[in-house]
Amino acid sequence: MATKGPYRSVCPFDCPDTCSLSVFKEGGRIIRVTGNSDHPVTKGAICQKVRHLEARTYHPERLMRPMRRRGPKGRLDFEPISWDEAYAEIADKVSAILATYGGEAILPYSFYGNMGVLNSEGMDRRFFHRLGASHLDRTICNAAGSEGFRYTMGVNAGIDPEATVNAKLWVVWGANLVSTNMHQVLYANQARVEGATIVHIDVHENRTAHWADWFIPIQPGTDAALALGMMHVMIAEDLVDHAFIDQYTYGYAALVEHVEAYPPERVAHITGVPASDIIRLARLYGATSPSFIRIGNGLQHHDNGGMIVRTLACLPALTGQWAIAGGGALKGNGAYAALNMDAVQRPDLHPNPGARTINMNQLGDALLQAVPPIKALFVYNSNPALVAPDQNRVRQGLLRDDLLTVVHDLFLTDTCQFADLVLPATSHFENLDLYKSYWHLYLQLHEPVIPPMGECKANFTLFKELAHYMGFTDPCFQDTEEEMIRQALDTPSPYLQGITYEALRAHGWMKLNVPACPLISEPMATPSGKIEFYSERLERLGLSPLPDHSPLANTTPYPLHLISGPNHHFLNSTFGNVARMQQAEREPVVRMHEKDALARKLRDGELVTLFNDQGACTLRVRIGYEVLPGVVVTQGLWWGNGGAGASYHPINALTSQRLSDMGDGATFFSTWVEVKKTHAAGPSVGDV
Ligand SMILES: Nc1nc2c(c(=O)[nH]1)N[C@H]1C(S)=C(S)[C@@H](COP(=O)(O)OP(=O)(O)OC[C@H]3O[C@@H](n4cnc5c(=O)[nH]c(N)nc54)[C@H](O)[C@@H]3O)O[C@H]1N2
Ligand SMILES: Nc1nc2c(c(=O)[nH]1)N[C@H]1C(S)=C(S)[C@@H](COP(=O)(O)OP(=O)(O)OC[C@H]3O[C@@H](n4cnc5c(=O)[nH]c(N)nc54)[C@H](O)[C@@H]3O)O[C@H]1N2
Ligand code: SF4
Ligand SMILES: [Mo]
Repeated sequence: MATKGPYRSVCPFDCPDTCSLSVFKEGGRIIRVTGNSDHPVTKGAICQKVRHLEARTYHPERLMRPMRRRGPKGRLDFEPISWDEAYAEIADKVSAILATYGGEAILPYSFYGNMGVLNSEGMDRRFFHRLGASHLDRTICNAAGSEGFRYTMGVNAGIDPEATVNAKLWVVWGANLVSTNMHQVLYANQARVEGATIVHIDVHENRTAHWADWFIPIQPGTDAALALGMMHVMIAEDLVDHAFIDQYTYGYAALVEHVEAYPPERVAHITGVPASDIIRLARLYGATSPSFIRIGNGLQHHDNGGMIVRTLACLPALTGQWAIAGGGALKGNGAYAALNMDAVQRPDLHPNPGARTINMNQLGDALLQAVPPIKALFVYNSNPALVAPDQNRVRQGLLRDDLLTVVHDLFLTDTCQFADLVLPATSHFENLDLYKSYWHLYLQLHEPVIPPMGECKANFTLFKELAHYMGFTDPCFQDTEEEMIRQALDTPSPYLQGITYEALRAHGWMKLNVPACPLISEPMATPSGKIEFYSERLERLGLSPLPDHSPLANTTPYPLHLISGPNHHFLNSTFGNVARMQQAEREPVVRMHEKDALARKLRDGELVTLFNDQGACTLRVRIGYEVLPGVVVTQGLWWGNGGAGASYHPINALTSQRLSDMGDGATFFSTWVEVKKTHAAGPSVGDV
């Protein structure tokens, strides 16, 4: 059979790289996916997960028809129904809920399982606004860090990653780049050929640590102290750029006084980083230009995560790095693609704009306690029964018989165990959509590569059709994908001028018009118009106006600090059901320092149970020196649904619904547990 292609596509997953893909087909079926070598950032390279994306697209377990629950909740027991029946049932039940309880009793729960603008935050928003539903605060990922960064810099944006090849010093800080942002690693490798040094600061000696030139292990949640210690040394040794500080910053004198309290010896005690290393790092940072800090998400999944990121964001200003090509920092670049989201989402359709907001990190409590109660839950682009914190509480809420749960997905995820109705979603290959990246600066248009499979429908189509079943006659529910993309591009933002639907169609992608050193426009977007070492806004909120270290408070009786990050071969829980990726990850394990293992009489490779007041989970222990004493690390959001072979691994049974210091973000990594040998045969399944 003749191979056709390449067809242009975009990787839809919640990954900073937002790669451009080349797709090859035979007989109308995708047979190969590669990185697009013409794309200036992708340059032909993609990760292993997506090189085998056809395995997920044509997975034998892909949902092809709508289904209705047969048995009790908690089981995967469904019968097929038609779309008409599904729509009619949803419309009936939702209308009854609206009449009795009002719109706030309805909650959408979604994240970025597909990052396409239309299919992640487009027609769905119009639908839920028109319905008058509760708002969802989408804070599970980067909320704390983004807000922390904004207190310092005014915007949620950093430097252009393409410029980072110029940097001579890289500080990869709480980011597992080799697994989570591979093209940043490719830029680093290029810079390294030109003599750059790569430092990695993490709580886990992971793949990125092995790749870096200098790995600095640190105690979790203490990074602000390390940064303040660096500032102490840099200021004491006058390794700062006074001209830049005078012109662009606010509060330097107060900062100078403040960091006196962070001499290297004290910081060593807080962070576990030897004083000599703190001094060496500070001198290296103070003396090297351009220097680049890649701020990861790991840091800000802590109780004090917002302040940690705010503190790191102050470092480049001390040495004037924001004014140098390739210098500065990057936490996320989502703000540059300032699409016209009001036109896309139509918040004006909401009959009650002041409707309550539910924080997605507190879904468990919301389902069990909210007043008025949540009576209908729509889940799409997310898998809350696995990814949301305090999972036993989430599952308890989802088990409520009086809750209507509709799940739209490509697979029978853990969340589907609790669905009344399961609706089949198209893969992104089947959709027309617009993609922006939260890291690089290219907008990309995605045209369908294959037609919809089975009876699958895109999120866009689902919510558009549901609007008609609900009797919504507003003209915006007639819009096509192309019309909505045109509305999104119709914005006064200077970064988007000249970027049109036609141009995107012709080229596939276009770069945003972001200037070389975008973060030192005058005035800046902070209240003082300067980079804020001192924030009066934080002061008014009762938080420290200066960057600061507040120790994590372990108020539990459990002594070990659990960090449960992402793994290399899954994308959050996506790919957890793809055999090749499961095999590559082998099985869920917990990594523990030898000292902690000896104290608990644990042997390498045996089954152990992690537990605390929230729940328990069983997995295999790996003993060694990858983590510091007192810290345990797991990786990956493994399916409890049979996706992980013998081990059921509900790691979020252990995490809590507590919110971070800023942005009401998730605190997955501020979790404390005890670990014991598993005596009972077989895996533990937590409480539910
Ligand atoms: N392969 C793969 N890629 C992914 C994902 C995936 O699941 N798999 N997920 C995507 C998503 S949604 C996101 S948000 C990003 C996340 O990707 P990253 O930004 O890399 O964030 P994490 O992997 O959550 O955490 C990064 C590192 O922080 C470390 N860490 C935890 N606590 C601390 C601390 O207190 N201090 C320091 N210095 N380090 C700490 C962890 O050990 C981890 O190695 O990756 C995206 N890309
Ligand atoms: N313990 C712990 N928990 C974590 C994290 C951690 O590091 N540790 N990371 C957190 C972070 S940073 C994030 S971002 C969240 C991510 O959590 P989620 O956003 O829930 O991400 P996924 O687990 O990938 O689930 C996405 C789901 O969307 C589905 N999907 C994909 N495309 C479409 C589509 O077009 N339509 C529909 N309807 N569905 C689609 C996928 O099949 C998948 O089931 O997890 C968080 N949870
Ligand atoms: S998951 Fe990330 S690295 Fe892999 S292809 Fe998609 S965007 Fe690229
Ligand atoms: Mo995330």
